[in-house]
Amino acid sequence: MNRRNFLGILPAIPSINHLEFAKPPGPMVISTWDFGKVANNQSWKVLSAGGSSLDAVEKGINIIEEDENNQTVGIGGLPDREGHVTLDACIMDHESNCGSVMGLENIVNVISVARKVMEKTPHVILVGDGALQFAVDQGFKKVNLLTPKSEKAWREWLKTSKYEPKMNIENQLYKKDPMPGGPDNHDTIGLIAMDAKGNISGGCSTSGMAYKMRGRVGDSPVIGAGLFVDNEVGAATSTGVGEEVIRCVGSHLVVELMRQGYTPEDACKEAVMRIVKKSPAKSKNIQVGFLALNRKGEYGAYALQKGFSYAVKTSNADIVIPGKYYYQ
Ligand code: SD4
Repeated sequence: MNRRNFLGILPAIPSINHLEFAKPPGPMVISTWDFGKVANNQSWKVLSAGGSSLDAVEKGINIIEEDENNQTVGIGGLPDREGHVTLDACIMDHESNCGSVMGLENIVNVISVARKVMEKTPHVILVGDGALQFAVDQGFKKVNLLTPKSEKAWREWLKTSKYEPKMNIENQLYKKDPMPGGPDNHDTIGLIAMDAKGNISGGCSTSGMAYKMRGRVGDSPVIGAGLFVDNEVGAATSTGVGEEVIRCVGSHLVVELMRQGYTPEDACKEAVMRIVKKSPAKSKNIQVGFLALNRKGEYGAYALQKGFSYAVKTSNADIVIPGKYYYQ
């Protein structure tokens, strides 16, 4: 206790000793939704070969970005209301370096562009045309991201043009089948990896809310909202209606709660409760889910609604877990 604490001017800064450990808990990777399993296994190739958590994050997310059947990440993502597929991504490493791209079009591996922003520029965020120009300069190939399947869905949507982000409540297969695993049950990828040295990195990549306004950016590429890493404590990521996550700076909140001693699940739950408290009516009809990992290798998640799942890979587990949720 220092003098200021003693005098009661400032509250004592909570100790993080409870998160210290003698030996890193070993490599592990966690990620959002059922399809996170595929990403985790890709990340695992890096981690099990002694690679860094940062490389594991990038490679794991790349495979989802390249999957045309996934309509919420990378190529094949659902477009905005004008038919443009615009991608958002961010990445953060164990030294709190970070990079982000927002509203990037015609590039598949936007998490890799975010990493280049982090490593090759003096900036953290590049948006739109500037981000595209940078990506092309860095050697990324321009491609059409709007697949026939997503174009068809958009043209169908145009008939009513109603923006209803009731994701993962009505649309998803888990409603019929309580176990996650349906082909439509997928969304933004948020992935957190810990390497053999105990260093934590995270990434998040998405095409954002389907049929969003042109120019809209959600939480996913916003450091602190869609993703936050503090190697002293742990990391968190989010999925769902980004506007609500930004309003409570959700992932940063989760990490700070873990710093105060909350378990990952309790920290995620508390962040969800903030959303419930601030938006009691709206929160009933939308989905938001948080996922977190602490330095001890403990993980947990919590969502507003049923249907959020997350995938975990360690040396002896390769599983998908249904997340706990608030609205029963
Ligand atoms: C967004 N959070 O753009 C993203 C979308 C998402 O599950 O995660 N959907 O707001």
